[in-house]
Amino acid sequence: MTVLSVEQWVADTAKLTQPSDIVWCNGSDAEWLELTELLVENGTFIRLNPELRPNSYLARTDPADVARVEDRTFICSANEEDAGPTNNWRDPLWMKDLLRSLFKGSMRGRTMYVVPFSMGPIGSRQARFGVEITDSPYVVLSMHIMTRVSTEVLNLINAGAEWVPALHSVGAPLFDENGIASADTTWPCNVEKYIAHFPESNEIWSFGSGYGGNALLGKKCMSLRIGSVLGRNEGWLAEHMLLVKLTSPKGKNFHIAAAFPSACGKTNLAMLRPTLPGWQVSTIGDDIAWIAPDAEGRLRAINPEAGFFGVAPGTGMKTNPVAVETMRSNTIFTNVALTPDGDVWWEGLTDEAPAQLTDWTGKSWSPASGKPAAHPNSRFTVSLSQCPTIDSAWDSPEGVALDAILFGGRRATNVPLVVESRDWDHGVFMGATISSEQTAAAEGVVGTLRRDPFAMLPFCGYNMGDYWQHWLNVGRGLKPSNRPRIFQVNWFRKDANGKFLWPGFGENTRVLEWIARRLENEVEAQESAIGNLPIIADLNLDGLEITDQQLADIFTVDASAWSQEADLTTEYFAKFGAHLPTTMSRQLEILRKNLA
Ligand code: GTP
Ligand code: SPV
Ligand code: MN
Repeated sequence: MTVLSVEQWVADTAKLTQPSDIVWCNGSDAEWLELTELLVENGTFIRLNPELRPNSYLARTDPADVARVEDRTFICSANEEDAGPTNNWRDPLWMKDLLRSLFKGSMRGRTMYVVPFSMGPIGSRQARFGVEITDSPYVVLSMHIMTRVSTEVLNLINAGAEWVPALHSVGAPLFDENGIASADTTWPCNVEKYIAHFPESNEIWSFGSGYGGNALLGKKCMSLRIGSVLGRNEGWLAEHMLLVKLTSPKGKNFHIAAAFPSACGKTNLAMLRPTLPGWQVSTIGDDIAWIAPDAEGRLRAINPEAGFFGVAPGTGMKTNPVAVETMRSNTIFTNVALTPDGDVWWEGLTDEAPAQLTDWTGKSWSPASGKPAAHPNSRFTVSLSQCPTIDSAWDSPEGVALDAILFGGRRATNVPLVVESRDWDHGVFMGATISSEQTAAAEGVVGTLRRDPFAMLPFCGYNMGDYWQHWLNVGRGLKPSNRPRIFQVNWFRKDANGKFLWPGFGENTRVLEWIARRLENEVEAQESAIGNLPIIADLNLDGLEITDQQLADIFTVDASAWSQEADLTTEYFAKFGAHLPTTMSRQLEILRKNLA
């Protein structure tokens, strides 16, 4: 697919962007040391107290560059229909012209870094290669953690392996075409932003932002948007899913993948510390899973990433002690608060806020300030290998065989704590109809309920209707007895006073236990209009303080509210026209019949 050699592409890009220097990166410790020192020197990084947080750094972004920019994210397929109604589409030639004009001279005065990386263990049949060109050393260091950066990748590409060219510029040259200098800032970026994907040539062009999924191009851009297209073409699935191994007290293992929208609990479930004795969860991934059928008709999954880019707020010893342990050292923090002794803090790290902090914007902060000290989408970037519950299979080229798939979202109403699909097609319908209250992970209005099918709304690189059909097809190709069972979960249902009905976090083990018992055919379920619900007596509620009323509320399936959901689904499905799989319309009919 990619016709260019890396060298030619680098040379062409340098001619266009006019950097003062080109550096070929290799992912080494020496490179880490050099770039962290550079960033400390130029003020992008604050070195944290090495006694409290060894080899760790705090970056503060431009206040206008703090999250993914979905309305500036584009799928540039030749036909608009191939991008589908859920994506922003632009004509690829038009977009390339525009981007060329923006990238022209965009690296003047800066160093251009060439970062060869692998998503997935090098040597895995499921791994894919990319090369990111970037003018941001922060991005290079983040790629060190989040991907496998190595010269071996370049050798394999030069020997003929497929690769994805991923071009990134913060769009803040230090000189204009006349040589007139502009001052550098600690977080260079551009008010104009474009995150553009070319699924027909597997290219990524990202301009103007240095933050997260906008800039670490191995993540959402390659592993999900381009990845989903590769998966459709090649018969596999690129998903916004965590990946864990659940072990029962009897020592039986279950591999579970779960798709929840951004900032809806993937990292928390991936690192769950069970509250039920004898159960164990080990971590394989917290954000992305690449899932492919194997010769035995099972689905095998790998985590293509090598690091966590986790939401900081809400992460504390009570909610996610494993994450707190993971980031004790060698961590890049972005947009969290700084303590007077040179450590980090965010809302939820401790019950009580320190008396005095420097907030994420660099201003002095106290609990009386009346605004959060850390940005709601502040993040920690740290290697998977530092996670105390990391599973031995995290780096395995074969990945793990999936037993169950979970879909979830943030729903204050309607959706019960857990419900099992009747079969694969119904499970795909569950995934296709996920709605969730929007979080701070993307620019937009936090709290608005929106459709987020498969938690892939911002990440599917082609027509979402075709994507649902692809899921149906992949399921048909599996051996029926080896198909993962599909469940829907919701940790976020609230009572009339707006309080969460379910304690969540470690207590979610109780739901996992029920799921495991269903997989083992140890317990029956009760049919409902929306799927199979637990018989309350089968739930392990030992030691949990929850009233019968709360339990009833958390499982209520309100027929009139669900009829309204069904009406909205009809409206939503209509957008997909001929791309809506007939199986999805049939599932909607079944739901209506069940509700009547
Ligand atoms: P991305 O990295 O953006 O894709 O998100 P993620 O799904 O990994 O998000 P994460 O696990 O970091 O979720 C963060 C938010 O979800 C925090 O505000 C948590 O407090 C909240 N959260 C996670 N699990 C639970 C739960 O079981 N119950 C409740 N009430 N909140 C939860
Ligand atoms: C998400 O928003 O789903 C993330 C963070 O995982 S980012 O990489 O910025 O997209
Ligand atoms: Mn994510």
